[in-house]
Amino acid sequence: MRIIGARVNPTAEQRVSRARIVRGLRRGCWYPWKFTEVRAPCRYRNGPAISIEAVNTPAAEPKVTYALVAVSNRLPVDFVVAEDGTESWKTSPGGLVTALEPLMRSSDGAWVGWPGVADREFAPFENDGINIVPVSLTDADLEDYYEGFSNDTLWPLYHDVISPPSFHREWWEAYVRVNRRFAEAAAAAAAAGATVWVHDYQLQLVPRMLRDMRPDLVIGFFNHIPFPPYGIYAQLPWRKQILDGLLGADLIGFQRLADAGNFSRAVRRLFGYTTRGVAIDVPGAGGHHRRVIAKHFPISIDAVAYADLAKRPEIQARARRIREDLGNPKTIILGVDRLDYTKGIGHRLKAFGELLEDGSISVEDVTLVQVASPSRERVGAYMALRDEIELAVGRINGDYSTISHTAISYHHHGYPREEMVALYLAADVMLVTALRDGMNLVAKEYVAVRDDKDGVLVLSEFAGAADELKQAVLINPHDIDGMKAAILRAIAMPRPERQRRMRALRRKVFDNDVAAWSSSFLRTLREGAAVQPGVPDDLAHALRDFSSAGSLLIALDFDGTVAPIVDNPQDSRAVAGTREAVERLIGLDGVRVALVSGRSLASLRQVAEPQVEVLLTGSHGIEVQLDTPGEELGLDQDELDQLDTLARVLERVSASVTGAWIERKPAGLALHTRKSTAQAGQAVQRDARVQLGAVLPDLTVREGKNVLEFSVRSSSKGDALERLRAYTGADRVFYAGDDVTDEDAFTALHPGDLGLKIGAGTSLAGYRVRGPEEVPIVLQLIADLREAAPAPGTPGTPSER
Ligand code: GDG
Repeated sequence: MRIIGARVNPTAEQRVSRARIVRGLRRGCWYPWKFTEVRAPCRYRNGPAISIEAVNTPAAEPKVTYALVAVSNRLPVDFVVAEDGTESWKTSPGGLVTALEPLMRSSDGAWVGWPGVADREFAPFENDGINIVPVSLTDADLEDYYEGFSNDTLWPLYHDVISPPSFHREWWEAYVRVNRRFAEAAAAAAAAGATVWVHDYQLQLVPRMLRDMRPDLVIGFFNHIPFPPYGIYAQLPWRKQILDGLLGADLIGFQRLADAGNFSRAVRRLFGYTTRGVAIDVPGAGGHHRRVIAKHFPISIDAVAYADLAKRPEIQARARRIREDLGNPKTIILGVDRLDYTKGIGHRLKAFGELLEDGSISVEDVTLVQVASPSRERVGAYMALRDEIELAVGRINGDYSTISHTAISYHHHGYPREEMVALYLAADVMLVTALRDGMNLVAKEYVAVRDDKDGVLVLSEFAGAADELKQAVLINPHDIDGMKAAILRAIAMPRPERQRRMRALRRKVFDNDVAAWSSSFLRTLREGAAVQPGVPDDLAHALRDFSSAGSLLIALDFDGTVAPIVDNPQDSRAVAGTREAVERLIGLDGVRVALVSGRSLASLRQVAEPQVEVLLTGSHGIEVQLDTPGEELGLDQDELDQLDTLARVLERVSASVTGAWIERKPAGLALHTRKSTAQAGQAVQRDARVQLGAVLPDLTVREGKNVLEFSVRSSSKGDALERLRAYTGADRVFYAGDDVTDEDAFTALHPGDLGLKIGAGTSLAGYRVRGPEEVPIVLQLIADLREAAPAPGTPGTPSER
């Protein structure tokens, strides 16, 4: 059976039937001239047969709210009506669904989205393990919000204006209206404190709308397509409204580092907000700042699922059959894309046509299989593109095909995933020539199925995947000669080189699969971005009891606790208001204040400029400055020798990595990696551990945020706190810290003491605030409470004084 047939320039009849489809789609169905309200059973992909009545009838006891809610324009299933009138739900195509399905199936969450058909209302239902909450859209909504603003304004603008974007005010109004409808549906489906994950460019206003409706929610947003450079983004008449919409989220995810950078730059240019690394400080009510994180999370695929499909004997047999059906050419080149002008299909055809024309390849030896899945067929630019592509295919086939060999086997269809995998297996060369692409999952799918470690991936540098898949043959698709050379190189590549490259590519794809992507995003969202600003009620309540004790010790870590983390440690300064709050506390009876830092004392004094009454401990408690001048450390000869060796090894290790540097401390050294890439930072830290472990096995090693500390004398912030407690004789201790090294101090707290974790992440502390901005507020509150309820007479008489 030959399922692959060439498609040529459409005939007049085909054009008429396409127009009928378009008219029908406007009425909300796939096969308009056959559309009926037949209530026949339908079968979901891999799922049980379910009748339309069942779908439209809510379950007896519906679970109405969920702890995890995904929101995207399209649901994972589309409502379709077959030519014979049978209605069914069909898996909807595209990268977003491919990526999100595994997460939603494994979690008891809900997916809010449009079911792919206009003017139809559906009650929530369950499909293949996923709770579906359909949002209904009218035909006018679709025209203005979806085809108009989303696909004819934002899509071309965000893809480097490959096609000119159209700006229409009525489209924008529809975009606002429909975004509100999605936000309302998500708000209704979300349980108290739920995590809501909003997806893609069609719904950029939803995060702000949701935050206004439901401040209790944790809100994430992921942009599946590129975010353009400011010079392009600035064209958008509603550029500030869109940014403001996105900034309603706690975490905004992008595909590439460059996209996150473009977004942060636009925020700086248009709002003037402070951005520091991935953090953006968004001013809120009452002078408080909300911290929003904008960071890249490259999306991926369920690599194991693809690999498993590829192992199935019937799919391998199908791959062999495809080869035979194509006349057993020496090389099969494959392209798989939604029919979209961003994918560079025309450029690819041009290069292939020229290779045939100049005789570099022949139709007997090489066949190009091009799957162009139907997409956005009501948008003018896509109709024109289809005509253009099919004209080019027709010309090339007309000029070069023979009776037995077709030059381009072109398919304007969607295929089941099994058929896609068989095609990937059959292809010797995979061509991904996107002019701009957020990621491109097709490239990763090709790699995942190639268990034989064979096949060559030719990949555009303008696809996000090129940031990770560096062992592909990378091309600039605008350079037709370059693309032709790359195709010839791929065809002729010797097997050992193909295998070497494919092995490396597979490591990347299997190490960073879609589960790693979603769990990394959700972990960052829940732990990193979502601590609410201000002083939580339970903390205020606990402070009331705490403040009335006889004598208090208020001990504070410095970096990350009273001072935001900055690139250069010497630039670190406490946030405004901290000094005044400390001043008030040290003026109160029975209250002592201490700084407990990992820095050396000298460095702590320099950045903190503390009042003389403030007690200091540095180097994790190795150095102490109480009310009398500091003591000598008195390192012995063995410790001094160890310090020398430590310095020698660390200097050598750190020299090889950009952005790594060493800080000297009285009894140790710290290796800082916050200016290196995450990968390089981890590698140099690993290296340092291994090399030092071999020569100095007894060193104390302490890991902080992007810092690894080695010390020849053992001490922790817990030891420091014990020492301060003994010295001050305090009845109760308050300790605030942000880092893993502060966990030692939290461990040393007694019943009645109070631990305050600054920021996200697991902690032994009983209470938590969002960031250093909250610390002066907490300190002032302690002072207020202390003044309002004066402590019984015990002054802070230090036992060691
Ligand atoms: C957007 C961004 C980003 C295609 N045809 C058929 C079919 N597909 C599947 C592919 C793949 C997916 O659709 C396409 O994903 P891409 O990533 O290549 O492209 P977009 O649809 O433009 O996706 C993109 C993605 O979102 C995820 O964030 O990577 O940059 O533009 O999975 O296999 N699947 C089946 N039949 C087809 O005919 N079964």
